[in-house]
Amino acid sequence: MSFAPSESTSTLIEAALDAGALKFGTFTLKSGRQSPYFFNASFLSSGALLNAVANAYASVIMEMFNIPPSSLSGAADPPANLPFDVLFGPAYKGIPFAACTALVLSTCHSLPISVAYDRKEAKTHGEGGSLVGPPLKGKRVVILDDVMTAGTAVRGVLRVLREEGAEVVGVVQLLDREELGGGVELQGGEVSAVKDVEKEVGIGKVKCVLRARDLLGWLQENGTAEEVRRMKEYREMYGVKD
Ligand code: OMP
Repeated sequence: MSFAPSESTSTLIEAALDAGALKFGTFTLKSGRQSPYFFNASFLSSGALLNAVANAYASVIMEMFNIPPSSLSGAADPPANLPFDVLFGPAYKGIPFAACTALVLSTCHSLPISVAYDRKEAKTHGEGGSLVGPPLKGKRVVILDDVMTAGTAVRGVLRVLREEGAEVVGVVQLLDREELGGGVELQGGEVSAVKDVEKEVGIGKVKCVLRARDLLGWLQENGTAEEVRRMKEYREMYGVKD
């Protein structure tokens, strides 16, 4: 099957390749899966790339909550009922993306959304704790992260936010690798990682900017036959079947 990516998707894939964020080869993932590609979002670090990525996240969020885009920055009033209050960027890679996306939502779409994030190691002095940003109790939160494979990282963040009394109303990933969820020893359960997380957050509330099929489509047009073969083989093993 062919998955020709749109022009804007191809542009983002090529920018990620140029920045060294997307690599084809052989990589061991956190889940132990052996992958023919790896996406290291921390290399999307230039101002221009952060701007492009933040705008892409913002578009996904606007669509997810059916918010009509305002054409002039700062010109329109915020919608009377904001669909959520806080963008949460999990440490570490989610942090700059959440901050930049909140900036875009504010300046381009007049959405006054706050940003929060966590520390991997709790601070024991000063204000202390492992969460940074506004108090999350009773807040509607969208998690914004880099890559989802088996969904383990996102499910961990969901737990933390719930313990804090927040209501998670959405998850936006830069790349959904379209793989099976945890399952036995993380070698792949029966259900897609997205569906696993949707069970907790709500149907249609787990979205992404890029999907593995976009990378495959790009490879089909621009990669080698061997890269396409390895990608397909990997998707046969760990990819979602639906
Ligand atoms: P899961 O927790 O299995 O969903 O894996 C997601 C995490 O794996 C990401 O937050 C990254 O830390 C890391 N990762 C990448 O950054 N890029 C990849 O292409 C693949 C992974 C991974 O290890 O699965």
